[in-house]
Amino acid sequence: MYWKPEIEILPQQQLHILQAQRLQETLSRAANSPFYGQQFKQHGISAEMIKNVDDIRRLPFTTKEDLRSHFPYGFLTVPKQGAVRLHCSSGTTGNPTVIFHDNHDLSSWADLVARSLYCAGLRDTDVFQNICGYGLFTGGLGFQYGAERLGALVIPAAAGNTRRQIKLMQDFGTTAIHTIPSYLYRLYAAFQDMGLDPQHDTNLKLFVIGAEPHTDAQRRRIENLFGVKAFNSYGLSEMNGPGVAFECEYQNGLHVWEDAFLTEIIDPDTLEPVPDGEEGELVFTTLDRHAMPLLRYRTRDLTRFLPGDCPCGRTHRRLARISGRTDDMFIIKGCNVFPMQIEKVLMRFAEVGTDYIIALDTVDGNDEITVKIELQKSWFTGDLEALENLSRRIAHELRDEILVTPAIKLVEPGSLPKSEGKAIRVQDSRDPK
Ligand code: ADP
Ligand code: K
Ligand code: ZN
Repeated sequence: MYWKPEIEILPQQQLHILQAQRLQETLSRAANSPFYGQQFKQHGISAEMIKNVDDIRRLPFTTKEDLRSHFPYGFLTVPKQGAVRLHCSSGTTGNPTVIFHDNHDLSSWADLVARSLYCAGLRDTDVFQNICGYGLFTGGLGFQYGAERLGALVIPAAAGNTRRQIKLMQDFGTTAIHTIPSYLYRLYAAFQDMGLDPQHDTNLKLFVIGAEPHTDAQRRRIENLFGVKAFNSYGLSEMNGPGVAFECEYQNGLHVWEDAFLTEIIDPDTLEPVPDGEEGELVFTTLDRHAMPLLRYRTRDLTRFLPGDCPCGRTHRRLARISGRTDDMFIIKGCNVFPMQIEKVLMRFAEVGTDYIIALDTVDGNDEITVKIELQKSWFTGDLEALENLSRRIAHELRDEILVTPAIKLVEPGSLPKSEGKAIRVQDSRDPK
C-alpha cells in the first residue's frame, strides 16, 4: 500500500515530534551557512529555541531575493567540496536561483520522489517515460532517480521530438509518463497525425503532470482525451524539485510530505498564518536537507489545506491544487486577475481547444486585455455568426469571473505560439507606467 508506511501513516502527533527534532537539527546545520549564520547572530536565534513545531514562527522568512542576493554560495552549510550537484529554478520569474545538494540530500530526494510516484500508483513493473528537460531543471534527474529508486524501468526521453517519443512508447511499452500538462496536447496531436490512437496503440495507464499551474477541468480533459488517469505533482527547485506534494489514487488534493517539509500557509500581506482551510502563500522549511537547508522559504504559490482525512490512510495533510502564484497576478482596469481564473472559465466551453494566451496591451493610453483562444478543430468553421455568438458568451462569463470584459479572439487549433518548457499564458506588452 505504501512506499514508507512507518512515515506515511505516522499519526500527526508523532509526525510533529519528528518535525520538531528535525527542525532543531536543521537549525544547527543552517547556522554554518554565511547567510543564516549572520542572521541567527543578528536575531539571537539558536537551535535550542525550538521546543515544538510552532516555534518555527520565531524565525524570519527566507525569500527568493535572499537567495539571489547571496548567489551562489551564501546558503551552503559545508565547504563547496561537500556538495555534489546543483540545480537551478527554471527562471519563470527572473534570475534563476541555485540549490546545492550533497549525497545525503540526493538520496533523500530520490526517496521522496519514489514515495510520491508509488503514491500515485507507479510500481516496479512499470515502464516510465520521463518527458521533460534534463539538466539544470529538476524534473529530469529528479524523476529519473526517484523512479529508478522505486524500481521502474525508466526511459530518460527528455523533452521534444514528439514522434520519437511515440516511437519510444511503442518500442518499450511505456505504461507511465511524466510531463507538463500543456505538452500532452501536443503529444495527442502527434498521435492523430500518425494515425494512431493512444488507447489502442499504446500501454499507457498513468500520467504524472505538474510544474505548471492547471485547473482540475484541464486535468479531466487530458484524462478523457487519452483514457489515462493523470496525477498532479507539485514541487519547486528550492525544495529539491518534484516530490514535495503529490496526489494519491483518490485525486483529492496533494499529500505534502511533512516529515521532509514543514509547511505553513500565510497571508502574504500580514505574514501571519491564515485561518485553517483558507487560501494563502505556501511557506516551506526543509527538514532533511544537509548542504543547503532553507528556513520558512516563501514560495509565492497560493493554496490552502484541505480538511478531513484521506481514505488512502496517509496522515500527511493535503494541499489544494495551486491556484496561482502571487507574482503571476496582473492588474487590469483596477481588477486583480490570476490566469487560472481565466482558464477555469474557458474549460467550461466544449468548443475551446487546448491553448490560450492572455494578451495585455496599451491602446490609446488605456490598458486592454485580449484572450486569444484556440478552438477545437470541429468548431473552427466558417460560420461567422456562430463564432461571434461564442465570443460573446465567453466574454460574458469571463466578465462574471474577473470583473473586466476582455476582447476575445478565436483562432485556429495549433496557431498560437508554443513555448519549449512551461506554457506562457500571459503576454504583457503594456507601456510601463
Ligand atoms: P520557476 O519558479 O522558475 O518556475 P521551478 O522550475 O522550480 O522554478 O518551478 C517551481 C514552480 O512551478 C512552483 O513554485 C509553482 O509555481 C510551479 N508548479 C510546480 N508544480 C506545479 C503544479 N503541480 N501545479 C501548479 N504549479 C506548479
Ligand atoms: K523494473
Ligand atoms: Zn490520499
